[in-house]
Amino acid sequence: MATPIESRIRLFLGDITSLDCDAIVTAANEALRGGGGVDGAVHSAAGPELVRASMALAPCPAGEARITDGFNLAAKFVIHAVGPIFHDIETDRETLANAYTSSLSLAAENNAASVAFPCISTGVFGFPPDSACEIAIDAVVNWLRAHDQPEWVTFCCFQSDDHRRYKERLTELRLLS
Ligand code: AR6
Repeated sequence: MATPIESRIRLFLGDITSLDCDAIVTAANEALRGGGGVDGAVHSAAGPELVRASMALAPCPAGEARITDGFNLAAKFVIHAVGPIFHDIETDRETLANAYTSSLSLAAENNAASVAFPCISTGVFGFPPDSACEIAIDAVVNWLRAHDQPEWVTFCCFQSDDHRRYKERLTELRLLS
Protein backbone atom coordinates (compact mmCIF):
# COMPACT_ATOMS: atom_id res chain seq x y z
CA MET A 1 0.00 0.00 0.00
CA ALA A 2 1.25 3.50 -0.79
CA THR A 3 2.65 5.54 2.15
CA PRO A 4 0.15 8.25 3.16
CA ILE A 5 1.16 11.74 2.03
CA GLU A 6 1.32 13.07 5.62
CA SER A 7 4.13 10.60 6.41
CA ARG A 8 6.10 11.89 3.44
CA ILE A 9 6.12 15.59 4.41
CA ARG A 10 8.35 17.22 7.01
CA LEU A 11 8.77 20.75 8.24
CA PHE A 12 12.10 22.10 9.51
CA LEU A 13 13.19 25.49 10.85
CA GLY A 14 16.85 26.27 10.22
CA ASP A 15 19.71 26.15 7.75
CA ILE A 16 19.12 23.86 4.77
CA THR A 17 22.84 23.06 4.51
CA SER A 18 22.61 21.25 7.86
CA LEU A 19 20.13 18.71 6.50
CA ASP A 20 21.21 15.19 5.74
CA CYS A 21 18.84 14.63 2.78
CA ASP A 22 19.73 12.96 -0.50
CA ALA A 23 19.17 16.29 -2.24
CA ILE A 24 18.83 19.87 -1.08
CA VAL A 25 17.33 22.51 -3.34
CA THR A 26 18.84 25.97 -3.64
CA ALA A 27 17.01 29.08 -4.87
CA ALA A 28 19.33 29.92 -7.74
CA ASN A 29 19.57 32.52 -10.53
CA GLU A 30 19.42 31.79 -14.28
CA ALA A 31 23.21 31.94 -14.62
CA LEU A 32 23.66 29.39 -11.79
CA ARG A 33 26.63 31.39 -10.60
CA GLY A 34 25.76 31.45 -6.88
CA GLY A 35 24.58 34.51 -5.01
CA GLY A 36 23.26 35.57 -1.63
CA GLY A 37 20.57 34.11 0.63
CA VAL A 38 20.14 30.36 0.60
CA ASP A 39 22.23 30.08 -2.57
CA GLY A 40 25.14 31.79 -0.82
CA ALA A 41 24.86 29.40 2.12
CA VAL A 42 24.67 26.33 -0.15
CA HIS A 43 27.66 27.41 -2.26
CA SER A 44 29.78 28.23 0.83
CA ALA A 45 29.01 24.90 2.43
CA ALA A 46 29.49 22.86 -0.76
CA GLY A 47 32.81 24.51 -1.69
CA PRO A 48 34.13 26.07 -4.91
CA GLU A 49 33.56 23.01 -7.07
CA LEU A 50 29.81 23.64 -6.90
CA VAL A 51 29.89 26.87 -8.90
CA ARG A 52 31.99 25.25 -11.62
CA ALA A 53 29.55 22.35 -11.87
CA SER A 54 26.44 24.52 -11.82
CA MET A 55 27.64 27.16 -14.29
CA ALA A 56 28.39 24.37 -16.77
CA LEU A 57 24.63 23.65 -16.78
CA ALA A 58 23.52 27.29 -17.27
CA PRO A 59 21.38 29.00 -18.36
CA CYS A 60 18.48 27.74 -16.32
CA PRO A 61 15.32 29.71 -17.08
CA ALA A 62 12.83 30.51 -14.31
CA GLY A 63 10.62 27.51 -13.59
CA GLU A 64 13.38 25.03 -14.43
CA ALA A 65 16.03 23.26 -12.35
CA ARG A 66 19.42 21.58 -12.78
CA ILE A 67 21.16 18.97 -10.63
CA THR A 68 24.79 18.68 -9.53
CA ASP A 69 26.80 16.80 -6.92
CA GLY A 70 26.65 18.09 -3.36
CA PHE A 71 30.45 18.15 -3.04
CA ASN A 72 31.28 19.04 0.62
CA LEU A 73 27.64 18.95 1.72
CA ALA A 74 26.06 16.04 3.57
CA ALA A 75 23.53 15.95 0.73
CA LYS A 76 24.53 13.86 -2.26
CA PHE A 77 22.94 16.29 -4.72
CA VAL A 78 22.19 20.00 -5.02
CA ILE A 79 19.18 20.87 -7.14
CA HIS A 80 19.43 24.42 -8.47
CA ALA A 81 15.88 25.70 -8.91
CA VAL A 82 15.18 29.10 -10.40
CA GLY A 83 12.01 30.78 -9.20
CA PRO A 84 10.40 33.85 -10.78
CA ILE A 85 11.39 37.41 -9.90
CA PHE A 86 7.99 38.52 -8.64
CA HIS A 87 5.93 40.82 -10.88
CA ASP A 88 2.34 39.63 -10.62
CA ILE A 89 0.70 36.66 -9.06
CA GLU A 90 -1.17 35.41 -12.12
CA THR A 91 1.87 34.94 -14.35
CA ASP A 92 4.36 34.07 -11.62
CA ARG A 93 2.25 31.44 -9.82
CA GLU A 94 2.83 28.81 -12.50
CA THR A 95 6.54 29.56 -12.80
CA LEU A 96 6.99 29.13 -9.06
CA ALA A 97 5.04 25.85 -9.08
CA ASN A 98 7.17 24.68 -12.00
CA ALA A 99 10.38 25.38 -10.05
CA TYR A 100 9.12 22.89 -7.43
CA THR A 101 7.94 20.23 -9.87
CA SER A 102 11.09 20.47 -12.04
CA SER A 103 13.13 19.86 -8.87
CA LEU A 104 10.99 16.90 -7.81
CA SER A 105 11.28 15.41 -11.26
CA LEU A 106 15.11 15.65 -11.15
CA ALA A 107 15.14 14.12 -7.67
CA ALA A 108 13.02 11.20 -8.87
CA GLU A 109 15.18 10.64 -11.97
CA ASN A 110 18.29 10.53 -9.78
CA ASN A 111 16.78 8.24 -7.13
CA ALA A 112 17.02 10.88 -4.42
CA ALA A 113 14.57 9.56 -1.85
CA SER A 114 14.63 12.63 0.40
CA VAL A 115 14.61 16.25 -0.76
CA ALA A 116 14.57 19.54 1.15
CA PHE A 117 13.22 22.82 -0.28
CA PRO A 118 13.80 26.40 0.87
CA CYS A 119 11.02 28.97 0.34
CA ILE A 120 11.96 29.66 -3.30
CA SER A 121 11.60 33.26 -4.57
CA THR A 122 10.52 34.69 -1.21
CA GLY A 123 13.78 36.53 -0.46
CA VAL A 124 15.53 38.74 -3.02
CA PHE A 125 13.01 37.72 -5.72
CA GLY A 126 10.17 39.27 -3.69
CA PHE A 127 7.36 36.70 -3.98
CA PRO A 128 4.64 37.36 -1.34
CA PRO A 129 5.27 34.72 1.30
CA ASP A 130 1.63 33.67 1.93
CA SER A 131 1.00 32.93 -1.73
CA ALA A 132 4.42 31.33 -2.15
CA CYS A 133 3.68 28.99 0.77
CA GLU A 134 0.35 27.87 -0.75
CA ILE A 135 1.86 27.39 -4.20
CA ALA A 136 4.81 25.41 -2.81
CA ILE A 137 2.63 23.11 -0.72
CA ASP A 138 0.12 22.55 -3.54
CA ALA A 139 2.86 21.74 -6.04
CA VAL A 140 4.59 19.28 -3.70
CA VAL A 141 1.37 17.61 -2.53
CA ASN A 142 0.11 17.16 -6.10
CA TRP A 143 3.43 15.64 -7.05
CA LEU A 144 3.49 13.26 -4.08
CA ARG A 145 -0.07 12.12 -4.80
CA ALA A 146 0.97 11.17 -8.33
CA HIS A 147 4.49 9.78 -7.74
CA ASP A 148 6.25 7.37 -5.36
CA GLN A 149 9.57 9.25 -5.63
CA PRO A 150 10.95 11.19 -3.91
CA GLU A 151 9.63 9.46 -0.82
CA TRP A 152 10.15 12.37 1.62
CA VAL A 153 10.00 16.12 1.14
CA THR A 154 11.12 18.61 3.79
CA PHE A 155 9.99 22.22 3.70
CA CYS A 156 12.97 24.04 5.20
CA CYS A 157 12.06 27.46 6.57
CA PHE A 158 14.83 29.80 7.66
CA GLN A 159 12.56 32.36 9.29
CA SER A 160 10.10 31.67 12.07
CA ASP A 161 7.33 33.54 10.18
CA ASP A 162 7.68 31.11 7.28
CA HIS A 163 7.75 28.17 9.67
CA ARG A 164 4.49 29.37 11.27
CA ARG A 165 2.92 29.91 7.83
CA TYR A 166 3.83 26.38 6.63
CA LYS A 167 2.77 24.83 9.92
CA GLU A 168 -0.65 26.50 9.72
CA ARG A 169 -1.22 25.55 6.09
CA LEU A 170 -0.04 21.96 6.50
CA THR A 171 -2.13 21.56 9.65
CA GLU A 172 -5.19 22.95 7.81
CA LEU A 173 -4.66 20.34 5.11
CA ARG A 174 -4.06 17.63 7.77
CA LEU A 175 -0.65 16.98 6.30
CA LEU A 176 1.54 17.20 9.38
CA SER A 177 1.88 13.84 11.08
N1 AR6 B 1 18.64 27.76 4.62
C1 AR6 B 1 17.34 27.76 4.25
N2 AR6 B 1 16.70 28.86 3.78
C2 AR6 B 1 17.41 30.00 3.71
C3 AR6 B 1 18.78 30.08 4.07
C4 AR6 B 1 19.40 28.89 4.54
N3 AR6 B 1 20.68 28.86 4.89
N4 AR6 B 1 19.19 31.37 3.88
C5 AR6 B 1 18.12 32.06 3.43
N5 AR6 B 1 17.06 31.25 3.33
P1 AR6 B 1 16.64 33.93 -1.36
P2 AR6 B 1 15.17 33.98 -3.92
C6 AR6 B 1 15.67 31.53 2.88
O1 AR6 B 1 16.82 35.40 -1.40
O2 AR6 B 1 14.20 34.97 -3.37
C7 AR6 B 1 20.27 34.57 -4.65
O3 AR6 B 1 21.22 35.58 -4.74
C8 AR6 B 1 15.20 32.96 2.98
O4 AR6 B 1 14.75 33.23 4.32
O5 AR6 B 1 17.80 33.09 -0.96
O6 AR6 B 1 14.66 32.82 -4.69
C9 AR6 B 1 20.23 33.67 -5.87
O7 AR6 B 1 21.50 33.45 -6.44
C10 AR6 B 1 14.04 32.96 2.00
O8 AR6 B 1 12.86 32.49 2.66
O9 AR6 B 1 16.15 33.35 -2.80
C11 AR6 B 1 19.30 34.41 -6.78
O10 AR6 B 1 19.97 35.42 -7.49
C12 AR6 B 1 14.43 31.88 0.97
O11 AR6 B 1 15.60 31.26 1.50
C13 AR6 B 1 18.31 35.03 -5.83
O12 AR6 B 1 18.99 35.18 -4.60
C14 AR6 B 1 14.71 32.39 -0.42
O13 AR6 B 1 15.41 33.61 -0.38
C15 AR6 B 1 17.12 34.13 -5.60
O14 AR6 B 1 16.17 34.80 -4.82
